[in-house]
Amino acid sequence: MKTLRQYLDETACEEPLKDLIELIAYQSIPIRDAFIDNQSYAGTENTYGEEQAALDKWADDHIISVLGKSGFVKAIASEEQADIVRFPDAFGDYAVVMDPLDGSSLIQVNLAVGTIVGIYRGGDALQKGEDLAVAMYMLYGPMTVLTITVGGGVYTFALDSDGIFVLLKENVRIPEGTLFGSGGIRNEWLPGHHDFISLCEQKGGKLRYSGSFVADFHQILTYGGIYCYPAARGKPEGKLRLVFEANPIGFIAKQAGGAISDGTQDLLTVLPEKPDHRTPIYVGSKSLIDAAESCMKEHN
Ligand code: P6P
Repeated sequence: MKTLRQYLDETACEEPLKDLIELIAYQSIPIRDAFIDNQSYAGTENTYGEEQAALDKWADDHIISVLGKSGFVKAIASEEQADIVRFPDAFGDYAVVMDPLDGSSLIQVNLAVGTIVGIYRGGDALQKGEDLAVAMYMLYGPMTVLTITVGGGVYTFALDSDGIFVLLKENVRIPEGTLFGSGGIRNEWLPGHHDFISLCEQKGGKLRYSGSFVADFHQILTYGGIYCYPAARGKPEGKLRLVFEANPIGFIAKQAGGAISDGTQDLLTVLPEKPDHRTPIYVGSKSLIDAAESCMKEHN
């Protein structure tokens, strides 16, 4: 079976970028091994006032340490860091954006969580999503699965018993499905979002929402449908972050024939104002993204 390195050798990626991709992807092994000793909450909050799980901090510290020592990376923007972490002496010129452990509230209930990563050339972490060189996520489910694009389509790999990522699927495309999931509290949803969710139900869509963006998106990538975390009353920016969550996942979605929007525009064209730029998110099958934008438009 084709390995991650064999796939990368068939792409136009430069050698340092291939090495950086593999370095990040294989951190899934120590991260997964750390689950058992990091079940609790850390007693601290991140920059968003969200309680940090012990594994949030462990994964963040671990990846920053590994990338800092590698010399590949000039800057890291992490959901768990208030500011961009800089390595001015790095020989490489890449910027990494990451949510080191997305969905960490599910660690204690043994549900699937993930690591979301984007890589930019040029050392600047606050670039548009459409300018990503690499978008990838590691999903810690029954298998450890890597989903990645370097701009030539989406590929998935699974970690085998020898600890090697081997190809599962090539040129993954998001089908026009009807699964839907939405975060937020129903009685805080705005009219346009209410209308869109009603439309999804009228289409016979099934509700799939676990509390883990990576796991929920992976279902959408496979079966088609939409993941939403909308704006709400008093929360016009929604909850999720443009830089660390929306852009890498949205880049993968677009490469797979889907789309990502804030309900009014293609999120990949939005220039991040700051590392903690929050945004409403609709990501998945193109026809459902178009339907969501139509519902929002009727109420704006
Ligand atoms: P809620 C996890 O904190 C996360 O960023 C996503 O992974 C997930 O989809 C969402 O937030 C869950 O948020 O408000 O439903 O707990």
